[in-house]
Amino acid sequence: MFTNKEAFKEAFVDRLVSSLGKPLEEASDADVYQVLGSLVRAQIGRNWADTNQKYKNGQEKQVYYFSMEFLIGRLLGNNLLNMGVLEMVRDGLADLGFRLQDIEEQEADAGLGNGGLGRLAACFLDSLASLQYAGHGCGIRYKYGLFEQKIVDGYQVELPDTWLQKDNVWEVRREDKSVDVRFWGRIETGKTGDRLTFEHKDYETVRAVAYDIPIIGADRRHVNTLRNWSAESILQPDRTRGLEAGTDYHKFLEYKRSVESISEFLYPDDSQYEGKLLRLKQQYFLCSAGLQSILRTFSKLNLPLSALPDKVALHINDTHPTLVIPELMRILMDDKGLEWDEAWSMTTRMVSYTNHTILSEALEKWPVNMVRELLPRVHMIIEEINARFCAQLLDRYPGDQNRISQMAIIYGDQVRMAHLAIVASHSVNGVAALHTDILRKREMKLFDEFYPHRFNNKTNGITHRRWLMHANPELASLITEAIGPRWIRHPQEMIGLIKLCEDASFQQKIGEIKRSNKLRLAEYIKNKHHTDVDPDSIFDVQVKRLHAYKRQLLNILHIIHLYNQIKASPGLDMVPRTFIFGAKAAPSYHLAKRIIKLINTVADIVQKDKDVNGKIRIFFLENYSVSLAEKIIPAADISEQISTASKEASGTGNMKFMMNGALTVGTLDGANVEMHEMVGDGNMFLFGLSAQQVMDYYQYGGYYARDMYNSDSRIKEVLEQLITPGPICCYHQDFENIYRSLLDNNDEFFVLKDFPGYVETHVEIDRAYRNRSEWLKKSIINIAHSGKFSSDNTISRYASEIWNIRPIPLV
Ligand code: 4GP
Repeated sequence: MFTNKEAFKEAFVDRLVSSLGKPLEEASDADVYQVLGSLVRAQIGRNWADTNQKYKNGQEKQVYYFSMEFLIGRLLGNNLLNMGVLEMVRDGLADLGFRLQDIEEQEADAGLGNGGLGRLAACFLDSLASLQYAGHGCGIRYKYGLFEQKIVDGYQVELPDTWLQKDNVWEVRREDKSVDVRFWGRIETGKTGDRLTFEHKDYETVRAVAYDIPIIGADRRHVNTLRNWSAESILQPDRTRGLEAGTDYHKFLEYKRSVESISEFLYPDDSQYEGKLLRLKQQYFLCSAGLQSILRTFSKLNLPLSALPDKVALHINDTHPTLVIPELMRILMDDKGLEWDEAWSMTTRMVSYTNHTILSEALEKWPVNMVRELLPRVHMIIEEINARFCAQLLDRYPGDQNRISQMAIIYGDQVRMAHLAIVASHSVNGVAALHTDILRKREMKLFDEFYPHRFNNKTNGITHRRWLMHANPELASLITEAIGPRWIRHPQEMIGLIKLCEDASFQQKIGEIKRSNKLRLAEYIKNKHHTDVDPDSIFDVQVKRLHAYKRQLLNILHIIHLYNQIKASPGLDMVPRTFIFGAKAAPSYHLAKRIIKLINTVADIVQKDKDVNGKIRIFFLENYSVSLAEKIIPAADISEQISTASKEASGTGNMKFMMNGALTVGTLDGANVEMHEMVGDGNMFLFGLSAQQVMDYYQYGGYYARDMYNSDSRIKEVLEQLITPGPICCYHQDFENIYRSLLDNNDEFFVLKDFPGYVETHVEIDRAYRNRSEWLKKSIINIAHSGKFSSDNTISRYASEIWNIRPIPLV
């Protein structure tokens, strides 16, 4: 490890010259990034090997976190931080004429995830390593991640995200760890003695090649692994379906192409059969490759197979990796020779499951036929699990056919993956108290009755290392200056800041840091949008995936209303607002894409209208990503967490903003509820229907969006602007589908119902912002309470209450 700055500089220059064959003076930022990355990796290699060796000694249980998404973002800055050399490297590079922040910009954002679920997985990996747990990620190495978003003429355009175009310095290709995954074919049933045997014939083989990324813990000595699998063709395809020896070259290319598509895109468009099939292939590919590799590692411990549940915990991040269950059963029975009961008992002791959403479209179901054809043996096992489960149900609820069909794993021609996950897991958790409550009392009520101790809550968390120490180093230093460094290891101790919430000089420092973060963001926006941003305006931010339930629409409708007010009285007294949006919409989600277009249209109008006179500015920052979030969040005054109550399982952006001192305007949804319990009414801006009210409306009816439209002239005015020729609605663009979703489809997400409350709350925000000292006090109170949401806390609870693992001290 570099012990001091001079040693670092020497090692760095030496490596640069020897690897690039050019002098330092000719090195570009991109060169510096590559060399620095490889140097860090080399430095950490020994610790990585030592950690693995320690695991091989076999005494400790390890958890494997299976996830289709790991939204890890950039690694350089965080790795330097966790290694404890960030400042030294920053200074050393400065001596050599480079700015670390420019170097960090060279790194492609690893967009191997979509939103909250994938980012949570990344935060968890950081906490697992930092708390010295043996916990690894198991994912897919998508060649193109999600997609790169461009805004062209106000519209979202999707481009492939070519994040791997340049070498990825963090990953190591581990060909020696490759395993084969089999698809298609048929099962030949036979008998050896008393035992049934199942032989898979005529299958197609896909090679899974491991790419390992070191996950460096905060103590720098503990280095876990994120193993991402890449799908490759095998070179001797004679055992492969349709590719007997000698088949022609075109067939081989077809096979190769279809194999490689498995690890090409995260979320292939699944509106068609082909896309669905590909997604199912991806899921099985991940589960089978991951499990084979875990079992291979276990076999090196030379322990009896019965010890497996004492050494391995398997966690499935949402239902996407549920095939871990039948695949593990298959391996234990067909490859290892266990009987069903033994295999089942081991499987259920090892597997645990997190549910991340109650949105019905996200509760996965697969057509039985598709599963049968693609994964014939897995299909047989799922059928058997279902049959045994239904028999149990029948035993317990004789004659209650209705209940049994509601709970069955296979129903009609569909396999319900959530049911399979619940039945085979020893723990099922929701991600915030309210969400878990809804799961237990409504969505999964029958299961909670049947398995009374299975459901539990683990409120989400975020790593304070990335989201505070790395994203907002000035704030982190100020906290240390104020309460000492213990909070870094024990983030809940940030509560010590409470005593300073009324301290004028501390408030001033907090205010100065916010301003400097706002200036930095303003500079970024200016570079992108060629417009000045007023750092004294309120930075009001909504960044997250675009989805109707997250209600970006409510936000922009309110802005249109504000605009109408300014037009009616240009002298309107208001603190200038800069509204900032960032959001990707799923490529086939038309309504969401239309909302993006609406935001950009209004942004344009407001920008050009002299009457507005800087009172409102709107920026839609394209290609929202982890690294962009790191720039935006520390600069926010207001955090918009305005989902329809009951719909946002937890939210994690809300926690990041809170930790960086933004005040939340929000509904009592997801983890907002827990934030509110901590900081109280005065330190958050709440509005809108409660979850109970929303659910009652869904269940009993009684909400008529048209009534809102008819009775509130502000709503009527704004909605009519969407479809009546005028500045917003011109001849080639209208927003009729938005209008219809609100009126004809009766406003599924209660945008109009919550509109009046939202408008009032924004008036209150305007008033509150004018009292600077009070505002800063609220901001400090939020920061002080945010330590509770460190993913270190969350992970400690998963570790002790679900996985039964302990930290491993490395001596
Ligand atoms: C998200 C939820 O929407 C969000 O509320 C939660 O904070 C996050 O998971 C982590 O638990 N769900 C997804 C998804 O990202 O793809 O279902």
